[in-house]
Amino acid sequence: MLKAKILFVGPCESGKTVLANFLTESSDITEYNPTQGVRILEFENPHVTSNNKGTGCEFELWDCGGDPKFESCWPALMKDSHGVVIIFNADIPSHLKEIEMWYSCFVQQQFLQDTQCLLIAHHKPGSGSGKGALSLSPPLNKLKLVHSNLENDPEEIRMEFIKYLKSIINSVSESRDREEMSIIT
Ligand SMILES: Nc1nc2c(ncn2[C@@H]2O[C@H](COP(=O)(O)OP(=O)(O)OP(=O)(O)O)[C@@H](O)[C@H]2O)c(=O)[nH]1
Ligand SMILES: [Mg+2]
Repeated sequence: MLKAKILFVGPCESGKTVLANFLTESSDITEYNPTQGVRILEFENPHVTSNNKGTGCEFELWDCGGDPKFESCWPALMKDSHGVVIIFNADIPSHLKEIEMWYSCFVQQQFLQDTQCLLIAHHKPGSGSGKGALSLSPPLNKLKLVHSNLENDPEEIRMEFIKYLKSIINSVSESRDREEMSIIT
């Protein structure tokens, strides 16, 4: 069994909990209730299995609270994570600055590869769809960026998330293979 730990991080009220619930089919949208520290959702996805060995995959999604007052917990949250998803609201200009901090702290300082990171510009109902118009400055412009709009096109983000899970599982499986080889040889 392959296991992967994926973090959802980013500014407050950007939609991390809403997306986490949607993507793991946990519960419907409710009124805002700030996540205190972290919430861990365990799930499997029928579309994601590891390559040819027929091994199953289990995911842990760590839906982290965006409030900086939880900063003292961050090292514990980051430990042994395989992927980091940064969720922000593209309509709020300050979020573009804030996500640089999340990237630096959760990706660069953890020595994760850029391929292990995904940016999601989450569009709440009634907000401008504003795709395309978004220009991020380096180093964020190297990262994969997808848009989510649960009202207009919920399947798009579901599909993108499955692609991301597959890439994460591939890298977990490759590093396990490398480990096994290094024991044998
Ligand atoms: N209807 C609708 N409401 C949304 C959507 N995304 C966010 N919201 C609203 O925005 C609120 C905040 O979203 P959350 O997902 O809780 O925000 P968060 O990023 O988890 O915030 P923290 O836990 O404080 O870091 C939600 O409670 C919803 O009321 C959406 O796609 N549709
Ligand atoms: Mg939350």
